[in-house]
Amino acid sequence: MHQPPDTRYVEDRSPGSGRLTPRAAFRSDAPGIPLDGEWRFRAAAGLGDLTAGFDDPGFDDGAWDTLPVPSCWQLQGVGSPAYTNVTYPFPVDPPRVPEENPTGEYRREFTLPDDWPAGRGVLRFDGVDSCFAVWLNGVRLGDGKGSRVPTEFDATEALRPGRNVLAVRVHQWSAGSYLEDQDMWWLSGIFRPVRLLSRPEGCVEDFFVHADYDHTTGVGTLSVETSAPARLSVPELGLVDADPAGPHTFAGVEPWNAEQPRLYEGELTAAGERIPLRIGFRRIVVEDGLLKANGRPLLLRGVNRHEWDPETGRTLSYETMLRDVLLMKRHNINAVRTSHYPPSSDFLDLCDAYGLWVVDECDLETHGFELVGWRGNPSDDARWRDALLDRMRRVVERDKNHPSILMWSLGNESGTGENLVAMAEWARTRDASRPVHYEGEWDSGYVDVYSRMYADHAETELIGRGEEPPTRDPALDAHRRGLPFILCEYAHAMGNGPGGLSEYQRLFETYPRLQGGFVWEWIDHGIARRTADGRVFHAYGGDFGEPVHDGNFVADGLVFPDRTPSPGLVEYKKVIEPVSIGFGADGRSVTVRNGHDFRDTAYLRFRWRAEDDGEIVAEGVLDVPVLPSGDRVSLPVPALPPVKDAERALTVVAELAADEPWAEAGHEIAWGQTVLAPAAREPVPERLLPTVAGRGGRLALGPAAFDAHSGRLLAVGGVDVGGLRLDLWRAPTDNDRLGDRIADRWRAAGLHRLTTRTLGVESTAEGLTVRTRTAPAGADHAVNATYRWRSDGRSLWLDVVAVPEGKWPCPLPRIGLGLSLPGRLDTVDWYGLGPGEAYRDSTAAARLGRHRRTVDALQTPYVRPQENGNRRAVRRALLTGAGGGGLEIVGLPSYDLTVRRWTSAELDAARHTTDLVPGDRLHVNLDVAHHGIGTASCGPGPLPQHALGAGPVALRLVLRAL
Ligand code: IPT
Repeated sequence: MHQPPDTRYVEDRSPGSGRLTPRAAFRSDAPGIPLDGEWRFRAAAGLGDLTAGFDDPGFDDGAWDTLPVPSCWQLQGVGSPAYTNVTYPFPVDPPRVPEENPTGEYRREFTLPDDWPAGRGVLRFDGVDSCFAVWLNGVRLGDGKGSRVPTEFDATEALRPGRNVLAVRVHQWSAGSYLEDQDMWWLSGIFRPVRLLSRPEGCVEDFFVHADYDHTTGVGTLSVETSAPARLSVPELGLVDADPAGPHTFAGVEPWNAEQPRLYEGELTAAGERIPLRIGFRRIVVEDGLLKANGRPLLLRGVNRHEWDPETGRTLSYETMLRDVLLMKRHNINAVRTSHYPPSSDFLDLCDAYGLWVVDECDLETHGFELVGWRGNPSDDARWRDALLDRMRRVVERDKNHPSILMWSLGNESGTGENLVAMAEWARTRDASRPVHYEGEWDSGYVDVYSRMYADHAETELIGRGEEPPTRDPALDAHRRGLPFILCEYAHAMGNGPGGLSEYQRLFETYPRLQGGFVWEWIDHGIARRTADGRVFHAYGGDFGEPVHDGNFVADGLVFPDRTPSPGLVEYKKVIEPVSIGFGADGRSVTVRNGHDFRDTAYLRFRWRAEDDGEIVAEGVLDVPVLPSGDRVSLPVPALPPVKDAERALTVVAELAADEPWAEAGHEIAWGQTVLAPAAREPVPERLLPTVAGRGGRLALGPAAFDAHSGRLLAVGGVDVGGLRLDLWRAPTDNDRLGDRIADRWRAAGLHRLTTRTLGVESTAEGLTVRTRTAPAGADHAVNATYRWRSDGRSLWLDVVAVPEGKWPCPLPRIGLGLSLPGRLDTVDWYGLGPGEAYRDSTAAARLGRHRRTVDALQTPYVRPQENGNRRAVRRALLTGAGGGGLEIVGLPSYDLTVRRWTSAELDAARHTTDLVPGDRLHVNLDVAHHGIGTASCGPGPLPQHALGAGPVALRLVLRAL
């Protein structure tokens, strides 16, 4: 008879039992057996439903299903994903967890080859969520917690020649779950690789590479601490078979930094094993209140990165990690905070190789305790000390040899407490070469940088000036005032946005203490799902029937779940460009500033082009002298041909002169644009036609037909026009809906249910004047509009003046015209800002030019549908379709444009992209202005200058049928 298994470890605060001492992750040529692939698997409902004898090597699992390792079982059809941000999805009763504790029983066999060396065998688990116990050939090796830090067991005694049977029991919930309350999907299983490693007699179990760089002398100093005797070679530096401890000094080494990630290949040799090393020389210090690398202050252009794949969750392929790194490099990003746990070691290898500064964060978040007044928070409870320290040790030990790691972070949103102090002290003692980061303690007593999240622009500026109010603890105030400042999270990239990035960047570039930040966050954690008819959409919180969830707050990244860059990423790339290109006010000079921390501009090529109304009239290469980092130069603008009645734009771009490992020659890094000659065009003609009565209650004015009763435009030439009217509504963005919830005020003001009444229609010898009043039911605020129509027979001029009446209770979502057009007009060519979406506070990346998109391609597929796709400052747009004909809309001077196959109301009602069903009309908005976007879903709303107050506006357009 089998005893019921002992599962007390599940609710035990201890980090585990039977585990090996944490050590560095490294590859070596010692044999190993990858244990990934299909395992036998049984899903047990809880601890009362475990399989007796499961660990017995003779157990017959032939009837069991299989499950891939690594994987998250909820994404393999076992149980369901669940999303909460802060709230624990179980009662806060530490260390107890629900009886309903989904448990995966995993089994597999492997064969130990005959030539398996003598020495120890180590079984290594890179990531198991959240708690597990391991048996090899019926011998219990131990158990562990700490989902995203590695766990190793000594398998030596239990290993047998030939056939071996491994059994692993994984529990979704454990005491460890209280430490893993990150804002993400709750997913379980063996989600990172498993390996059996041979540790030959006398091998090096652990080593610590110290590769220091003295920027004042250019000397690199190398010393490698090893746990056993070994030899060190770095052939490139002339070091062969040397004592690793050294210290070895090298004059004139090239240092490592994220812009020029110079790595020296080396090798550690020990008994039975060769370990390849990649050494980066650098020195990180906090000095004079600044965070410096190799003597230079850093400006972090960062992102927070969770590990995410829309099909496989937190199990990522190497290709996916590489894709992230390449996308980041191509978008001028230079730093990653590994929110909120250490990533796969492969990702860190890529950061070393391609060059990204990393804030490596411990797998710790106890945010849900905030909702119970932080009572019982593990961060300040001695009974949890071992568990917290253990996690910190396992990050630092695993990752200490990565040159890309800039700082250690204790975790995220875990309140304050003595255990955090102990973690910081331990990290500093173990690795004096890296500062310690933690945001949750605003007094900053035990950290080396002052870090905050979502501080608004005004507060950030105050901190930049060193004028922030004193800390709660006056004794710590002096310490904090001496620290550099970073925003470890800012600019919440949820849905449309973030707005306000440029203004943050201006602050970072103005105040040396502000050393940049990390946008929240890199990727939308949407889960790919299909509708019954096979269309893909991305699921979010609540889509799996979770009783407690936080909706689409999990979709707040700069790239969509499939890693397509969102407009937010394109904007961020422009805002953080490491070279700024500006123009003198007189348009005669161009200024180039090198904003890199280290690199000079020799790797860039500068090109210029002049365009008249978007047509290239001259172009060439701009001869910019090589600028060291921080330098600037002013050059005369190239000689240009005279302008003939056109708007002239001069654009200068900086691009890669040669291939880089992360992008090809020609890849654009930075650009600047100025308008040299603004055009005055299309004056209202002198000869104007009168309005005449047509058939069927219509009025005719040149090419246009109007309804005589309402004054509504019905057609321009052969193009029928529907519902042209003043409109204020937009489908609220996530930033409109959340935070200060301005969308609630818009709805309360009735802006989504406006009605328009015609006050007067007046035909004259010079056209038609229509007056309307637009207002919601039940309110006495309104917007009065006067439409003045004129025509010379071919074109139709429209002057709209809109004047709010009454007491307006809120800023407006937008103000402009809405109308509908035939759906066959499926392509838009425009001259204006583009090619991407832009709003008034997210417009840096849009440039003046000629652009073309199909109507479908104008839409931005935010995971939860919302206002999107606006093109700004459109001077003229042409809507055409396959059947010929079309409509030209000229702005005098310009307008904002959206064109969709659904109405704003339909966009507002949709919950997933696949809810949007194209109708047979196009819905077009021609706007004077939009309210800014901001990042109120977490952080500040639009800055005051980007708010759209209710006030009089004017819009002048010319319409022409083709
Ligand atoms: C902050 C969290 O650190 C991060 O994980 C994420 O949840 C983000 O918010 C919002 O998406 S915490 C918040 C209280 C500022």
